[in-house]
Amino acid sequence: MTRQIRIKTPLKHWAAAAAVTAALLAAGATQAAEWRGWNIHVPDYPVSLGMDQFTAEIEEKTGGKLTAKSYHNGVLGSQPDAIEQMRLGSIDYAVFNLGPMGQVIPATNVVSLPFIFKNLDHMHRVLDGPVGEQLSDAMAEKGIVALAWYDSGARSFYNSKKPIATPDDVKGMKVRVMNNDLFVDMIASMGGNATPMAFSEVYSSIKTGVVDGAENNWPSYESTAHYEVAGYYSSTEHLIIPECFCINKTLWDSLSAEDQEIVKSAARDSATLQRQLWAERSNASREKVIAAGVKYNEIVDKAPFQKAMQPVYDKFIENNPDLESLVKAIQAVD
Ligand code: BDP
Repeated sequence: MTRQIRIKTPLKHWAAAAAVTAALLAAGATQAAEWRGWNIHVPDYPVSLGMDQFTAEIEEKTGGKLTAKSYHNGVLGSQPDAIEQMRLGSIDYAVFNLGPMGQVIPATNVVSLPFIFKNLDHMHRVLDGPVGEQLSDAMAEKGIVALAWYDSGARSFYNSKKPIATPDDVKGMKVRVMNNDLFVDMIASMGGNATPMAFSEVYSSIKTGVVDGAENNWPSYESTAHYEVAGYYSSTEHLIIPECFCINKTLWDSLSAEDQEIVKSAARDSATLQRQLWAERSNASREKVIAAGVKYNEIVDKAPFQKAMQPVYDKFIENNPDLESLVKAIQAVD
């Protein structure tokens, strides 16, 4: 008996020590390796410039201990795939739109409800408060840590056929949406047919008539050249969806408190820059596409569109009764 204990104890210690060493090596290896950052946008886009500033800042502040490279232009894959890759750890950080995130993390769907935010400032106030924390917590549970919030303006409809003035105009239209059932319901509530599709496929799909149009903010409409193939832009502004600067949770947890502080403040600084650039780019993109001949239809009264979205809310609450309080919490923020 005594003998057995003598043999087992050192073995146990050895196994424990080996496990610790392996964990340390793994953590060391992760930290030493260059981080891979996913981004869907062109290099001069506000998101991309924010991410570039982030990488420069963490490298500088850690004296080169942490290094990162952002892969722009969606070269690391589509957004739904990239969200999975971050959860698995093959993508270290990214700026994700919360639209496609809802398929994986249902609580984040609340920000994808049409007209949930009154405007961009309202969205900022909501995210800076307890609702923002609840969303971050839900994301962390699924392996994604949100470090800062980027702007993505308001999304409006555009198509190759005609101006949209009322919800009825969407009837029978084939509209590309981001990958989320909620957006399929949104289009259906106006009698249109939605096709979830990767961002990179939208240009050729409009051009070849697979879809009649899509919906997005001014900078994405412009940077993708969708305006060349879908020349009617109507300001429905039905979605105001935030984007998060996110990092893989295992990587985040492996960082020292000091490095976490550096990384977090670099992400926040990058968001400050991005929001400033966002406002400038939104104006510049609008002016550019209008000068290029886009027919812009300004919708002053959005009430008919808001009303048309009621079934989307009803179905959402019916399917997600646990999220009703979160929806109400957003609506209650002034
Ligand atoms: C842009 C978002 C980007 C989305 C894209 C889309 O910034 O994250 O992938 O829309 O429509 O506005 O897919």
